[in-house]
Amino acid sequence: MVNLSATFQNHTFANPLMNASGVHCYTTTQLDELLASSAGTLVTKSATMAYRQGNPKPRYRSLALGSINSMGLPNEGLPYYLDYVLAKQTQADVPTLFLSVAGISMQEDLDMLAQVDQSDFNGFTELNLSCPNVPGKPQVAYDFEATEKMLDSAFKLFHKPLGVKLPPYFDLAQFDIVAKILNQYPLAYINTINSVGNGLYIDVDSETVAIKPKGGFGGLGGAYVLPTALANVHAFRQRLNDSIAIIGTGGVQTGADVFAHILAGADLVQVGTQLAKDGPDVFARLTQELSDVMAQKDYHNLSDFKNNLKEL
Ligand code: RRO
Repeated sequence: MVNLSATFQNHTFANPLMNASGVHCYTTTQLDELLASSAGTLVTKSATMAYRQGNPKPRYRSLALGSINSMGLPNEGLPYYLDYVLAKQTQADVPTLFLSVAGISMQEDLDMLAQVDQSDFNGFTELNLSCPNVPGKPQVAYDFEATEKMLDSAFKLFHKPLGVKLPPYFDLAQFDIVAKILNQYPLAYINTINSVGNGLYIDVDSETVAIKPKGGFGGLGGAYVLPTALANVHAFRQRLNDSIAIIGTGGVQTGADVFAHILAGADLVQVGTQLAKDGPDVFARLTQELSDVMAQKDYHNLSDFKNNLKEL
């Protein structure tokens, strides 16, 4: 018998799978569809204080090996998502939920965190430090000084479980620096990785880019990014305090990919591009495939292989 239940801080989920923020989580209808699916829990679209239309369309393109997007933070505004999670958390059959915020400025981040802190929300709040797609706004988490300043200020006013969404890093020296910063704070978790920022897909037949904003530059997801995602999960698991949990995000197409994320050290695993392709039914397939992989290997619980990656 395989048991997929996933412990995350002091919470337990039926399985480790959930959506990646930005996919199938803009509206209450989509969020309800996630709750009705086989996903263990959900995260809302990263919110700004007020409604944002986002970048001009087409702004998302599914590709043979993944996806490219430059959505530009379209969302319904924090009150919409906060109302949703507050209403749902009173229902007995609803798991602990994740609420994502991504301000356009540090002050907006702090204002949103203050609002969540003062609310009755009892789930996990995720501060997205890695949106790659707002023209003129570099990703906070690639600026180490700004990241430290942000976390200093955030933890002065926020008293609930807080996680951060990180962009991919590509140099071992960056993992050392970022982990040293993160280890100073009582973070509940990190979520790694956001999309690989500012890729450029080119269609040779038409000699054009794939999306309209930013001249075609956009965040990559899907198969393109799986090894980068696994590297980030593993590098941070090797460097972060045990008290900081890890959500692994990036490149999951199969149950074996979910297994790989957990083997690399992920506690929960998010699905973005494949969810956009298949819809919420993807979670039934992925949980079945993960169970099959575990059964073949005679593993009964996620703890039997979590963070057990072998080196040569
Ligand atoms: O909305 C977006 O363009 C977006 C965001 Br906020 C993010 O964090 N990651 C991404 O790939 N797209």
